[in-house]
Amino acid sequence: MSYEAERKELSDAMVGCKVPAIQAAVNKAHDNGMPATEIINAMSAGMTEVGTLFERGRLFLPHVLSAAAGMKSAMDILGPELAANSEAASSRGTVVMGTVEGDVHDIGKSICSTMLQCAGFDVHDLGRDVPSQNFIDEVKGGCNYCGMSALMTTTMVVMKDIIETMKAEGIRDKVVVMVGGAPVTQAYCDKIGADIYGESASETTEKAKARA
Ligand code: B12
Repeated sequence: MSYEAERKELSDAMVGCKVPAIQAAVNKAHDNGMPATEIINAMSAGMTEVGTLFERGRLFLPHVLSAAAGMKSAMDILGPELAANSEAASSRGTVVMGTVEGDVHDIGKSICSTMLQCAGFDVHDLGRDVPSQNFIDEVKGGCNYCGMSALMTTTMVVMKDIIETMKAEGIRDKVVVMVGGAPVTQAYCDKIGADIYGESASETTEKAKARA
């Protein structure tokens, strides 16, 4: 099934920026059998549209915050299905995930964490605005994947600094470094010497599984 109508309703509800309407659209799509991962992808597209409208001055901060709250509440609704479909019989690896220092955007990072967890990874999600040293400490503590999220051009440089510190401390080869967030690209990933660039949570999960 293509779930075209549900996709549009989810995206429209996100752009409407009202939590009850977002929850209603999620429940409806879920009841119609749309898989949780597809619902999340449709909502992410809606959130990107919210971002564009915000940039154009057509939506304001309260709208963005409300859409973000709607996205988070959808993860609560879909959590049980994601957990039920989890491939977590045995761990594929241990991942430290976080949004880099100076950056509080955590919606996309949290979606990636949830999907990685459901794919069988043991995920240590450190949250947002994470001090760089904490990523390093987790890798030293045994994490074999390190996922860093940055949503601003001013904070994406922190990823490079962390990779350089890993090299200086001799731990770079022990870890698969994953980078993502709206301004991050495959070219940037290659430039700073990371291993995986993920444009979406599903792409991130597939690429991480391929390295497990
Ligand atoms: C929501 C939002 C906020 C919310 C954040 C709420 C939250 N809890 O996250 C609030 C309102 C708090 C906020 C604050 C600010 N924001 Co803001 N925000 C956004 C907005 C509109 C959407 C971001 C989002 O959630 N997208 C939806 C998610 C699902 O997508 P995503 O994050 O890209 O994640 C997907 C992929 O990228 C990938 N991914 C994500 N992380 C990772 C990690 C790994 C390892 C991998 C592999 C993949 C991966 O998978 C995800 C899921 O598919 C963007 C606009 C945009 N176009 O991105 C601006 C935007 C990022 N914000 C911006 C700015 C400037 C700010 C503020 C500085 C505003 C201000 N003047 O105060 C502050 C930041 C303060 C700080 N120190 O961080 C700018 C950044 C510009 C720049 N310099 O690059 C943007 C681009 C808007 C703009 N053009 O002005 N913001």
